[in-house]
Amino acid sequence: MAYRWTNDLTSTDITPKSVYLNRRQILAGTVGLGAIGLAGKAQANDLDPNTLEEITSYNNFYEFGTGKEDPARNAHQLVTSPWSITIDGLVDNPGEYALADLLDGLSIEDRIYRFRCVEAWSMVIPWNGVELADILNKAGVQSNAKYVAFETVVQPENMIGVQRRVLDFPYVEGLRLDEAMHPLTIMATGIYGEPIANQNGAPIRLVVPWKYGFKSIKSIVRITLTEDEPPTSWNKANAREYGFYSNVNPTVDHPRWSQATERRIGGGLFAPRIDTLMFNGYEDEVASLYEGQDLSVDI
Ligand SMILES: Nc1nc2c(c(=O)[nH]1)N[C@H]1C(S)=C(S)[C@@H](COP(=O)(O)O)O[C@H]1N2
Ligand SMILES: [Mo]
Repeated sequence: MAYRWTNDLTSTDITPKSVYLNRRQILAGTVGLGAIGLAGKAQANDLDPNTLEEITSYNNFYEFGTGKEDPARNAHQLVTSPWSITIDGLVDNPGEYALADLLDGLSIEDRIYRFRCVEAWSMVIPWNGVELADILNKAGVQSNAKYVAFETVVQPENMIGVQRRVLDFPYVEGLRLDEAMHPLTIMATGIYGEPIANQNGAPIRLVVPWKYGFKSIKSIVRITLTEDEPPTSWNKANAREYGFYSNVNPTVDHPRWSQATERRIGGGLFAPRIDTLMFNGYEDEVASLYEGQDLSVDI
C-alpha cells in the first residue's frame, strides 16, 4: 500500500527548496560547506523524516530504564495484546473499551510531525493515528469537563524501570480540553505504516506536536475527563523545571539549559544545532489556544 504523507503545515510554512538544507545531502557529502555557507548558521528546522531505525533506537520510556537505548533493549517485554482503554470521569459513555472497538470507524491518518524533547534533541516522525477528538467524541464529553488525564499501563514484572522506581508510576499526563480536541493532537497507533514499536508506546500513545515530548504519554490504558487540572508525572517529580503546559518555546529556557536550539537525531556528530521554533513550528495552528496567557508564567 502506498502512503501519501499529508503535510500538517500550510504551504507558507514550507521552506522553499532553494534555501532548504538537506542533512542527508550534507552527510553524503554532496553539498559543499562553502556553497551553502554552513559556518555559524543554524540549519533549517525542516520536516525530513528520521529513519525507522533512528525512531526506534533512541527513546525515552522510563518504565524500561532511563538510558536512551534501554527501551529498545527491554520493551519487547511489554504485553500489548489484548489491550483496552478505560474511559471515565465526565463522559456520557464511560467504560472499558477494547482497542479495536475504540478505533472502529475512525480514520487512521498520516501525520509527519516534528518531535521535540525537553532535553533539546528532536526528530521528525511520520505517525499513523486517529485524532484524539474522535475518540473523546465517541465517549461523549460532558459540558463540565475541562481537562483530560491519561495513564500508562503498569506491568511491574515486565518493566525494569518500575521495579527500580525511577519515577512515580503509573506515568500520568494531562491536557486542557481545548488542547485535547485540537486537530493536531493524535493518538498514534503506527509509524511509517507499521504498528507502533513497543519502545515508542505500543499499542497506542498520545502525540501533541507543539509540546515537549514528555507530554506525549505512551501505552495508554486510561483516559479520564476531569474538571480540575490533573497531576502530571514530570511536574510531580520536579515542579520548578516541568510545568503543566510545557509548550515548546525557544524564548523560555529550562532552568538548566537553553531551549533556543536543538540537536536533530541522525544529523551526525558535526551537524549544526537547529533553531527551535515557537510551538515547535505549529504556531499558526495553536497560538490562539493561549491568547491572554503569559507563556513565561504558564510553563
Ligand atoms: N509512559 C511514558 N511515556 C513517555 C515517557 C516515559 O518515560 N513513559 N517519556 C516521554 C518523553 S520524555 C519523550 S521525549 C517521549 C519519547 O518518545 P519516543 O521514544 O517515541 O521518541 O515519550 C514520552 N512519553
Ligand atoms: Mo522528553
